[in-house]
Amino acid sequence: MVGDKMMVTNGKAVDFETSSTTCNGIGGRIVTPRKEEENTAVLEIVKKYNQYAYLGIIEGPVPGIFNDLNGAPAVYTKWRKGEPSGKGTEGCVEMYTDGQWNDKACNQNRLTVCEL
Ligand SMILES: [Ca+2]
Repeated sequence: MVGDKMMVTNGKAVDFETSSTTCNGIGGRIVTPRKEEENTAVLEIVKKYNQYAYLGIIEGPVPGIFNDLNGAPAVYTKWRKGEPSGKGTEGCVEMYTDGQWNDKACNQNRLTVCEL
């Protein structure tokens, strides 16, 4: 728990769409860190399972500009140096095991982490 946000995982690594469907199915969405404290909470899960996780941040119509799942500009980001690098070819975002972010193709298998 971070504030009034609960973060949960089923321990499964799947593509972005499957992860999104899973989270929607329990009334939540893919976890979207909106401040450092929330990013740290996701990182704890990522480290526990030792798997990168997709975040609820996706590239908008303008390459290199990333939005939350409501289509609003991301209010918080933690890009690794040199990221985002995909320029339209990496539409999703993964969290590394150090908590930093990388834009990545959406068809990789990444840990499902939802927020409720
Ligand atoms: Ca990248």
